[in-house]
Amino acid sequence: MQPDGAVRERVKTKKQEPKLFKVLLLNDDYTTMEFVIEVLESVFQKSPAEAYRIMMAVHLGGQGIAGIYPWEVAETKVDTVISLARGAGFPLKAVTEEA
Ligand code: TYC
Repeated sequence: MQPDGAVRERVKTKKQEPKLFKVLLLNDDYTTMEFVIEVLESVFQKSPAEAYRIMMAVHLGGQGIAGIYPWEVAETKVDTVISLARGAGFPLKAVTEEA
């Protein structure tokens, strides 16, 4: 309501874009390259070639972007990666970071 009792139909003119978050995979010495590629294909819908490229970027550079999503999706992807990795006995880490 406005002070005079009228109802303002549109208050905001700018679009409310949802914030986006990167899901980063972190390198370690124990998770196998094959497992990381599998995760990139199954959780992040990457092609085999793209999964290999991202895995190698993480392996050589320490971290890499698996995907960029709205907050809830990004958090769910991280949880999925962690639970798949722990289930397979690997210490693979994934974190979110604002894009
Ligand atoms: N560095 C691992 C190895 O040599 C492979 C690896 C890549 C691990 C990416 C984690 O996020 C990762 N087996």
